Amino acid sequence: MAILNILHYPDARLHTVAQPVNAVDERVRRLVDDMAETMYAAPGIGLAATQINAHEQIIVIDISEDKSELRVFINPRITASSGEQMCEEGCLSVPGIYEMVCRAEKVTVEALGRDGQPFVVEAEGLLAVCIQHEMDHLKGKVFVEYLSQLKQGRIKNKLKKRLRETM
Ligand code: GNR
Ligand code: NI
Repeated sequence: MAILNILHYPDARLHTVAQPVNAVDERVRRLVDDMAETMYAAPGIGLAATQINAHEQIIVIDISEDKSELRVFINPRITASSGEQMCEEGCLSVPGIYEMVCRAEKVTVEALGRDGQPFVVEAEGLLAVCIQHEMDHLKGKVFVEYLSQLKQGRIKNKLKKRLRETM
């Protein structure tokens, strides 16, 4: 397994639209395992393939306290959503920035698992937020794009400044 490099906003590659996975084969399973290792090491509760510059529809999530419940979503589709919730979100690609975002309260998701088998899950609360956040990454969307242009500009400047300071 390997820990992969995570792209940081504002990086144009974060706006790439991910392609569907054709077959859940050895290569895809290796990518899933590397993504999980990268997510746990970060640490984060989710990671989309987009963030490690692999533009395929693959997501890993673990919202459990003891990091024992890895969830894998390949080619995920939201087939139903309802309600609204506000959640303070963060992102491994936007380090140190936490902002409130409005999301659906409940989502029904169809996807393939790490074994290539289709499954359906009804999610609510934090899991629903995380699924929506990760699926946005696959569409090339970062959570800060829900904020005002003023806030987006300030966040860009802050991250660019931090990048200069660490070079
Ligand atoms: O680790 C993460 N925490 C988080 C908190 C609130 C809402 C969404 C998230 S996802 C984030 C990891 C990440 O960047 N996934 O893309
Ligand atoms: Ni993110």
